[in-house]
Amino acid sequence: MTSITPTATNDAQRQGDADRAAAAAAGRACVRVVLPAYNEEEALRPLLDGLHAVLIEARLEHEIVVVDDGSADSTALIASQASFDMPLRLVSHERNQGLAAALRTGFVEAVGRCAPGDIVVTLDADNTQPPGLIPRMVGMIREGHDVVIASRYQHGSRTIGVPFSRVLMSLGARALFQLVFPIRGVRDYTCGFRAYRAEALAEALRLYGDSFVSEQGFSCMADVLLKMRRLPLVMGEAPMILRYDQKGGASKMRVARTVMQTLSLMLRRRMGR
Ligand SMILES: Nc1nc2c(ncn2[C@@H]2O[C@H](COP(=O)(O)OP(=O)(O)O)[C@@H](O)[C@H]2O)c(=O)[nH]1
Ligand SMILES: [Mg+2]
Repeated sequence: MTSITPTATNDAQRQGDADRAAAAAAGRACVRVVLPAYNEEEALRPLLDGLHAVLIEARLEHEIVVVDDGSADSTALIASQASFDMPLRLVSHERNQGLAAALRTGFVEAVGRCAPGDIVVTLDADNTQPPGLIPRMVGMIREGHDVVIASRYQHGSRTIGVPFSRVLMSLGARALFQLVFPIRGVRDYTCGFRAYRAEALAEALRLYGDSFVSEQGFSCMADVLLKMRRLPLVMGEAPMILRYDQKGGASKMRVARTVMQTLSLMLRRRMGR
């Protein structure tokens, strides 16, 4: 069950709607930032403040969509409070449905409100991925990319504080995906911090319908790319500085389970299923 909390009635939201209408009339694009969030009460507010500040400074019209996935903590309350200070919509799952379901809800929400030229950005709500990279990713979309991934594997990328098991896992995923499903311009298949041209995302949603985000769990990120790989899209990467040392709570990813899900995904997609 999904519900949209009526944050749309406050002044910041009304101002945001008016700004976006003016931007659309002037042909300026809107950046819609989707944050899947589960029990992120510690990280959410600093992340939202950072995001809003970066987007204002870059003079990018924006709307932040927080998908609260049935959090047991005050994630939803924090998002509601922030909606008085920035253009933010809160979408709530009544119970926890997992990252894939939250991503699906966020995509549908964001794309449903997009105009041609808009850009959809997704990132973790744990405040480890730098919002400061978004203007560069938006610039790359404007230069002609359809999908831009914030990458751990480009010249200039850095990862700080990532546990060794996670480094190994993501390196393994990179090697296997590049070998079995090469995509020009892509090395980081599993990072969730990405910018999409809204029309490209809308086309993928039209083509795949409800099964666009069909994988359960964290392997959904790679699966979305494998599906978009079938479309004639230009993909690229921007070097990310991942501040995993800033992560307040524990990771919600279960490593063994994600490895199994990812291997199973590769096998199924390899066999054309
Ligand atoms: N909606 C939803 N999001 C989740 C769930 N588990 C994790 N997330 C979100 O998915 C993102 C990635 O989780 P995170 O703990 O940051 O994983 P890591 O950075 O890979 O260690 C964060 O924004 C989480 O809030 C879940 O069950 N539901
Ligand atoms: Mg994270």
